[in-house]
Amino acid sequence: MAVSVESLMRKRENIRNLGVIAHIDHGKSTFSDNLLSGAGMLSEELAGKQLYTDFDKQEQERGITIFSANVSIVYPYGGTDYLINLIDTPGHVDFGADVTRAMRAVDGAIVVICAVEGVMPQTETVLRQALKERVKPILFINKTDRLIKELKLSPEDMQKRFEGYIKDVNELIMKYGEPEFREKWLVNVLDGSVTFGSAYKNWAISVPFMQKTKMSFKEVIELTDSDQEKELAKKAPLHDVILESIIKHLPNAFEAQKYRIAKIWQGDLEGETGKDMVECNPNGKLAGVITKVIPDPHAGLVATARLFSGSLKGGEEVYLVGQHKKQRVQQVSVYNGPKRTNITQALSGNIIGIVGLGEAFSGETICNSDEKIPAFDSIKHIFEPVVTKSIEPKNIKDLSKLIDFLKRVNREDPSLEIKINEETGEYLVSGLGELHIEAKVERALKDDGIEIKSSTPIVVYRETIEGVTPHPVEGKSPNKHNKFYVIAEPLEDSIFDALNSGEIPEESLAKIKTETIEMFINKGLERDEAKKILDVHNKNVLINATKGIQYLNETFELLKQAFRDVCEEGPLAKEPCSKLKIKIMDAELHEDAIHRGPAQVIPAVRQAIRDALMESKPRILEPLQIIRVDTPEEIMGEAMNEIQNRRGQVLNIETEQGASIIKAKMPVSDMFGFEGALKSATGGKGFYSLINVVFEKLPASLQEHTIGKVRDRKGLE
Ligand SMILES: Nc1nc2c(ncn2[C@@H]2O[C@H](COP(=O)(O)OP(=O)(O)OP(=O)(O)O)[C@@H](O)[C@H]2O)c(=O)[nH]1
Ligand SMILES: [Mg+2]
Repeated sequence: MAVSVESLMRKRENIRNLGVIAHIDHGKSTFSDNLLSGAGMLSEELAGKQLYTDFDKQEQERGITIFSANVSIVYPYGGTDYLINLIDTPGHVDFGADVTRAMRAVDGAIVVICAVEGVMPQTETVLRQALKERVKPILFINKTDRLIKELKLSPEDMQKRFEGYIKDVNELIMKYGEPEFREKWLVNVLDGSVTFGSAYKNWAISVPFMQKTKMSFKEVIELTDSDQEKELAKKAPLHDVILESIIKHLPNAFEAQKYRIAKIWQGDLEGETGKDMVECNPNGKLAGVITKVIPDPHAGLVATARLFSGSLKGGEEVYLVGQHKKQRVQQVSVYNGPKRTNITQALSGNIIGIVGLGEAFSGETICNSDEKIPAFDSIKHIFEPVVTKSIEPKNIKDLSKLIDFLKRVNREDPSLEIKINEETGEYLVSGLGELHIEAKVERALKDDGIEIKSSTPIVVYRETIEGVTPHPVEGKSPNKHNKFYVIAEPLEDSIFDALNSGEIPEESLAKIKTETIEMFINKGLERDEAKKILDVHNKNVLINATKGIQYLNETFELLKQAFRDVCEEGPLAKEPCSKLKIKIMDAELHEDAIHRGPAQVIPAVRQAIRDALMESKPRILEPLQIIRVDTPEEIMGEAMNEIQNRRGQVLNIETEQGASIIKAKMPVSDMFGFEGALKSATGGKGFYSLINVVFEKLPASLQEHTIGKVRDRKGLE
């Protein structure tokens, strides 16, 4: 297998890099099994039952995918071999950042939807993530067997359902796709970009397949109804039908890189490496992104990378752009589920394993050390961490092991934030939800034999302002020789939204360029202000509104540092700040550079910004989840009680054929344990899924109390 993979890596036209994405439980891993079995990597008997890509012990215990898993498959089609680099992604929202990272590595996605549930909230999220990375989708409607056997739908009703689902998916492609691509990327039942089937029973069909084989839908229903599904799987093997759809409708690496690079990399496309990447040139300069890092008992650390240009061999040196470090590659490999097979040389356009990059983190850019390139855009997940737990070792002698573990886990999954509380010495781990922290930190520590004490989950708030500082606020340096005058204002909604949605990508602001300034002006920032943006951090903007202050330009880096410090820890409760516009109005600086160093300027500016915020109606924002609750109609009342008892607000209720869908908005602070409570209130029949996370002003009556609580917890006065 390794030999054929290696030779196939050269044929860029025959490579497909793709991700399997879906709402939780819709059958991604079962589906991936089928493709492995089609390539002879798994027995037909086991296909759909083994869940080869869920090889982690915890995944098997919990029955869900936690880590995205890579597999490279060789598949013969039309007389040639194709190399399919596949990533099976998790569906649980808490592991959504793994999906985001996987989307950087692939060019195409198979959106799996369950024929009973249809398009669910996480279907929308993952499709949106894919389109954001210019990853082209195709659709597989899974669990069709259940429509036939359990729901006993007539062929007409089934068709109606399918039409509805396809329409829903296409609406999402229109909503989230970029104008240049969305129409071309709509899925269509006639051309085979939509397929149907049962991953569990190993069969699939498409219109082109039915035309070719003269198989009818009636036959599918009859074979299913009469328990002859094995027969059906022989006549219409899932892997054959799907691989044809993949090969026909998903782009190869060569085609995809022509339009993807411009979207994910802000460097010069006319430069040497830029051109190499756009052409996916295996003989060009090395450029790639690490999309995953996992510990390996034998190899130390294995990084998964998508190579966009050049090649890589064991023994070669690469430059880690984010870390400003060179490291030597020990081995390169291809993936075979849990196993890796070493190869001599890995080529552009592929997803590969690299051993030896002990300093790498997920999202890191790699290149040749003689041709350093700008980093790829950071891989930003749609949702931010809203839940924190503080942890400490039970036994103080384990402290250094705990610290090492936390550093490592943060490199593996940067959507987990790790901070240390200097007052109390506790480690604070923030994640997307309770399960995120439980599975990736608490459980992993236990497996490593490190015993810890952890707190109950804590909410991460945001700080912002509602008013404008009435007059510039002064901040003085400790030596009194430098003064800064600052005004704070709420950032315009339109700018905030554009930063939030990534329309103005924060990473492109590392160097504020003319195009970036134009983006801000287009979104409604005054030209004078836009031209003087110094920094953007966590959706806060720093503006230098001074005129002709001598030496000020020499302190710009320090101003940014002070601004970033306050963005991370606001004045009310040291929670992160959001939606601020900070303007430096005036300054006085000592003429001697020695007296205006970091130790002088940073505290002065930090203080000026914090004081300005305190004079501008500072407020705490709390995270809320917009959720969808599915429950049978007759027990809808029980579900509503659970929502309303937790400060939840019902936004909408729809009932169809005895099934109710409640849309609600609930504060994260009141949601801990909600899943279990909802299950027990509805006799196991109700469940919920996350649609969105929003931040809103905490009710006035709770402001003081919450600030006090957070400050107490942090040991602040
Ligand atoms: N009846 C039926 N059940 C299926 C089908 N495909 C998957 N399942 C079942 O659905 C459940 C979830 O399947 P998985 O493949 O683990 O789903 P997943 O999308 O990978 O789940 P996560 O990765 O946790 O989001 C399992 O119990 C499967 O056996 C199908 O085509 N028909
Ligand atoms: Mg799975």
